Amino acid sequence: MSIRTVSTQPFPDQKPGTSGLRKKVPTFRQPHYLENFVQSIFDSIAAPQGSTLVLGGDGRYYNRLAIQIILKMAAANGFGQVLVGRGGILSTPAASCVIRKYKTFGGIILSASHNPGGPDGDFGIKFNSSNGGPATETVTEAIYVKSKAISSYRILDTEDVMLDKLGETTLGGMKVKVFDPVSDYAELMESLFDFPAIRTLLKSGFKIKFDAMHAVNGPYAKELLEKRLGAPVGSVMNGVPLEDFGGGHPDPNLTYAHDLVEIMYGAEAPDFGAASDGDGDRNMILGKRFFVTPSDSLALLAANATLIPAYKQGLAGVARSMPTSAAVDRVAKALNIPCYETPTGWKFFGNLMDAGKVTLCGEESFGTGSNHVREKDGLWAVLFWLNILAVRKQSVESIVREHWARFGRNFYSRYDYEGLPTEAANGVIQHLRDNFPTLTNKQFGNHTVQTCDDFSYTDPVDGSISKGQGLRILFSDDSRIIFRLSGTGTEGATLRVYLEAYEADVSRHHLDAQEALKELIRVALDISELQSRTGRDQPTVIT
Ligand code: VG1
Ligand code: CO
Repeated sequence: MSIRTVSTQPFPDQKPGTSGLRKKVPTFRQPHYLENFVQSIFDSIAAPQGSTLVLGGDGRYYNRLAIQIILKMAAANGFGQVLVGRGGILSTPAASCVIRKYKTFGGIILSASHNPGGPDGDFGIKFNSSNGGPATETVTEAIYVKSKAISSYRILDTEDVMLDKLGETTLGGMKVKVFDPVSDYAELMESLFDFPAIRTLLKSGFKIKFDAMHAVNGPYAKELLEKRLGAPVGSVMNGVPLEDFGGGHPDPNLTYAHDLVEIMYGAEAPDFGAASDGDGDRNMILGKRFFVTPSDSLALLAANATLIPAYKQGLAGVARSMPTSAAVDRVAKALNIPCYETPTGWKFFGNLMDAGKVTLCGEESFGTGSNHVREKDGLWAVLFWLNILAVRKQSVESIVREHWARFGRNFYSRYDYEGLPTEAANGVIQHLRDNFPTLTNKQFGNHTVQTCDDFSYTDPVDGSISKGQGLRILFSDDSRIIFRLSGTGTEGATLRVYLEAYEADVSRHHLDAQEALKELIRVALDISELQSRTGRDQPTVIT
């Protein structure tokens, strides 16, 4: 067994995006590609000799192979111990939980989240720091800089590690501990919520359906919902993780979670439905024939937080990503707590949580979470909802309608235009930016533009500045149109258009979001020249 130093050449495209480095599997399988990035991580984080690392992923194609490579590289780079989830499995929130619980130096999470998997699908890798959260932009930028200058990496020449049996082995001088990926996380969940109350609810005939989408959350959901909370077996569907997610697109929204949507809108619909994504950090919440937008869900969790044991003392503050609707801002105002607006991506919430400034965070992209870990957390959101339902004993729909009646409704929708030629997508953004001066004070139908800008964020904790985080067109009636380029796609460019309009009048709360936002959508297409510049009449997905 010896450490080999392998000469390599830099790849120019290893810049981490919104959530780590995401590329097609064939890109990752090029000789040295993964190794270069892993060495760049190790060179940037400067872990002291003998440090402990957590390692696991969402089980997608290439997960196991990548884990073997990373283990051998960790051994050659001076780590003392790696904690790896059995079978190489760890949901993103469970990885965050374990990094924190065992006070490790950090972790490497292998996932491309909601993107499809398989030999031609997507793969991804990211580093999380000792707080359990995604590395800050300063760190990801340092990794990128290293990756552009790398000339060699270190790897141990040795046999593969058995990943399917719990226990300890050694790799050179490094200990490898294969642990149960579910138990620490399940224990944490049980410490936050009122499990007896949820158990009583589920015994009373209240029916639930959870769609794990053949992704990582299957075993977690079965353990928590069926085993510990007593939901009937079968309440978790698509619960066996598959390397290609059964050919599906593990993105919990009304388009891709169609199995669940059919059940929840069918004749014998359960009372509560939910789904999570590839790596288990996203969630979609449904009632009987009723969809809760992620932005509303965040606002509602904040408004009902004191019903939950873990949050009964109240919230220090809340945070949302900029494109997320301002529904939670209204709750924060009523609760008299601060509300922070951050750029897209969970890495921007970490400092706020570490500093004790916020308790709950969320994004419009089906992500909610709290300071119990430093990632968004799909099952946590599901349990939070079930706990609220157990206490309030009302339907999902009536809880949401009451919320709107009290705070007003923020109609919301996101239009995604995927796989655009990069030039066309950049052209739309440039065109809008060039037109900012002419847009201000201009009237479009009932909406008058108040300001437009390119969102920039100064982290209130470390003072770091993140520029160019999305174009905002803000209207005087609190409606907004946001344009932003995705940082997680792997093919061409994805342009996201976020639309929001506030409605205080209860008599209009029953409207369909697309109906309520019709005029704003027309304005968005008009001022962006999106259709003529991209040749697309319709978005790829509407959420
Ligand atoms: C998307 C979402 C963003 C989320 C990110 C990672 O990023 O919009 O809100 O944080 O995915 O989520 P982008 O840059 O494509 O808009 V996950 O579940 O992939 O870790
Ligand atoms: Co995810």
